[in-house]
Amino acid sequence: MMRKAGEERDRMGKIKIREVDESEITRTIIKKALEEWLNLTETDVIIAGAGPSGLTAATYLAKAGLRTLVLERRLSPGGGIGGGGMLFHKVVIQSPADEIAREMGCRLEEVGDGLYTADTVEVITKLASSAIEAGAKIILGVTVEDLIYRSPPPKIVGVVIQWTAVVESGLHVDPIGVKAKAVIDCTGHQAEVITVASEKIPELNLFVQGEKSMWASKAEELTVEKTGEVCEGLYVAGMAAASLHQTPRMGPIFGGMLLSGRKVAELVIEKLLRRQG
Ligand code: 48F
Repeated sequence: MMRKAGEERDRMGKIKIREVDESEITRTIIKKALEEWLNLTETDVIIAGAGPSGLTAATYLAKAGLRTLVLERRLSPGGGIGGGGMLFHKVVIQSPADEIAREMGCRLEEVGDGLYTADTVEVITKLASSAIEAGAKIILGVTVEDLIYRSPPPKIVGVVIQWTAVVESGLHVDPIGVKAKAVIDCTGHQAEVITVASEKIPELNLFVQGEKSMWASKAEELTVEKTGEVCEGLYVAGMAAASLHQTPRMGPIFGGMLLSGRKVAELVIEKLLRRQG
C-alpha cells in the first residue's frame, strides 16, 4: 500500500486524521484574517474588482513591489471572464495581449493570424494565481461602496468598504475605511467607484456617461487609450474606462482588458515609485 510521508494509519489501515477542536478552527481563522486586515488598513494600491483588468493590474503592481489589495464583491474572482460569450466557455484574446496572457501562464490556441482562444476557467485561475504569486492580496465578498477624499485640491486617499452580505441584506451597518496611495476602479461596465465619486465629490467634475453599443476593434483600442488617472489618487481601467468615457463595448474579447490592466499598473508604478525616486 502507498503511504505518503507523515501519513499515519491505524491497525485496520484507516488514515489517522489529526483531531481538531472547533474553537481552534475558529481562533485560527479569526486570528490570521485579523492579522492581515491590520496590515491592510493603509496600503499602496487598492483595486476595486477582480475581473481581467483588475487581476492583470494587480500582477504588475505587486511584481513592482507595491503592496496591492484587490477587493472583490463576489465570492470568486474573474468578473466577466466566467460567462465567456453568452455562456459558451471560451474567450478570445488578440495580439499583442496574448503575450500578457502567456506571461500569466494561460495556454492559448491560435485560431487566426494574431487571434487566440482560451478556456474561461483557465484564464480566471491563471490570472488570479499570477496576481497572488506576485504578492497581491485578493479578498472576496467585500464591496467598495465609497471613497475617502481630501480637498482642496480634491484627492482620493482610500476606499470605504462593506461586506457584500451586509450590503445585500439591507441592514444599516456603518462601513469602514481603508487608506491607499492609489485607488483603481476595475469594477467593469457599471464603473461603480467612479460613479460614486461623480455623485459625492462634485468638485471632481466627473460624469459617467455609460458605454456605447458594440464595436469590438474600436472598443479595444479606446479602452486602452482611455485607461488612466481620473484625479489625484484615482485611476480607471477596463470596462469602467469605457463607461466613464462613453466608448463602445466589445463583447467577449479580452485583449483590451489585459492591456488596460497593464497600462494602469505602469501609470501607478510611474507615479508611486519612479517619480519619487
Ligand atoms: O466586469 P469585469 O470583468 O470588469 P473588467 O475587468 O472586464 C470586463 C470584461 O469582463 C467584459 C468585457 C470585455 O471583455 O466587456 O465584461 O473591466 O469585472 C469587474 C469585477 O468587479 C466587481 C465585479 O463583481 C467583478 O468581479 N465589482 C463590481 N463593483 C464592485 C466590485 C464594487 N463596488 N466593489 C468590489 N467589487
